Amino acid sequence: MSSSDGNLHVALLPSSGMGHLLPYLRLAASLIHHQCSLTLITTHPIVSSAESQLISTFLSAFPQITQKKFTPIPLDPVAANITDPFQLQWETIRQSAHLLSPLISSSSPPLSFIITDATLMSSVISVTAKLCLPNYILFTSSARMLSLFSCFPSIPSSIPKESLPPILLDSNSSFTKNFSDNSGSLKHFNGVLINSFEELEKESLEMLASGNLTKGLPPVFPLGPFQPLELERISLLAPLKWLENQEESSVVYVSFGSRTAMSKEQIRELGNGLVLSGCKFLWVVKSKVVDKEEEEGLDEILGHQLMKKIENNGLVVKEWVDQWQILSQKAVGGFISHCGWNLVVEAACHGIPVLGWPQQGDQMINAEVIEAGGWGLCMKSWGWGSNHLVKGVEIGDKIKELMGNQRMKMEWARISEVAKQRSKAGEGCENMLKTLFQSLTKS
Ligand code: UDP
Ligand code: G50
Repeated sequence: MSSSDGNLHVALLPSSGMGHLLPYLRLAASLIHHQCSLTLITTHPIVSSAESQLISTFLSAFPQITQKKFTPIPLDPVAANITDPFQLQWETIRQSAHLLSPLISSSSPPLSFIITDATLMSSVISVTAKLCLPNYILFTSSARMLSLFSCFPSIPSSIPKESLPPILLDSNSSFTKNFSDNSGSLKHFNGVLINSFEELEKESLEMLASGNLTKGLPPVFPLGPFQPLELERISLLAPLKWLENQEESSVVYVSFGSRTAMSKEQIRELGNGLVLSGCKFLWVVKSKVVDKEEEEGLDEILGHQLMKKIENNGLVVKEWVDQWQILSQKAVGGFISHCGWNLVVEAACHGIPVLGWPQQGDQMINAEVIEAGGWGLCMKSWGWGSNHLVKGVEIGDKIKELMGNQRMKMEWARISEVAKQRSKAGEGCENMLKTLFQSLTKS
């Protein structure tokens, strides 16, 4: 069976957070290209405004996609002992997973398979197994993180214990329990789709394919690099206009993704570091985990003194920016980032060296991918976000090192060329999807 002669109907079940939703929607566009019919399961209430807006823009752009709204039973964050609203949403979906059964079985035409977010695996597999529905995972992190995940609670010798998401060191946390349960359920899935590609993560992908890490691991399909959709373009033009007037490779772009809030103290040190580096910079500031809660203006967050110092050196914004377009600008020569996986792949596509400053979760492991490839720096000595205040002077020095490092630029240039070729031909993704469809007929 191929998608063109079988007309597959695929359900997509993302969890929450832009870092999980975006790759789902980018994958959805490839599946539509393969003439698949799609059902997108959206969980309500949606956590952030960015997700709500993206889902509604996406569904208007692809009216052929069926939306199924899923409303799980709300959880009390205090009783669940989860402070992060995105993680709370993962747990909420997990505990109500049984309610997905009628929603899935009423799909018409009947579903061919479902693609489930890794955070939901063990709770959803029991539902889909009863319905005899093939289930694939979209793993929204790196292949290196997948190699840890696949054999957890063991740790592959290639991964230092200090790089593990700090939350996994607490064996009593619900996160760790879920991570372990999800890992244990892997062998019941039909395959793992991942936004990575051979040249970016050769070693990890080979290790996963070799079967040496874990017995019974389903096939891994490296479909990356995922391409952004036209509809992701947004109309905040100020950053792009500003970048047009800057010299080639002169600007540092600073972003910690969609769900990392820094303390005000650390934000101000970072600001001082940027000024001290003497480089021009474009900086996206976030002071709250969820966008809806952002109340303070830049003046309040940065303080008047820092705002004055910044005036002639950089542009600071607080809104959602079109990161793909920003990275496409000639003026951008370096990227300071927490190393969320989507953002790492986007940096790879544009060959922009990264100063990796992991804050939580899988980010240290992702930053190690960059460091091992010679594409950037991984600031282990800066600790994990909240437990350490990094001073501006030190940040400034590292930025100078990043912007002056020609070797990293050359290493990245090669990868970005490969990434561009793969995207142009749609090669990686198309061939892998064909293999995936073939594997379905065998299962
Ligand atoms: N992103 C963006 N504009 C922003 C913030 C984030 O386009 O202002 C995109 C970014 O390009 C990436 C995704 O949102 O595709 C964030 O996912 P990632 O895994 O990198 O980090 P997370 O936000 O989940 O920590
Ligand atoms: C987000 C996050 C922490 C974190 C990860 C995130 C991953 C993804 C894999 O995406 O590593 C994953 C997480 C949880 C789980 C299964 C798989 O139960 O904030 O570690």
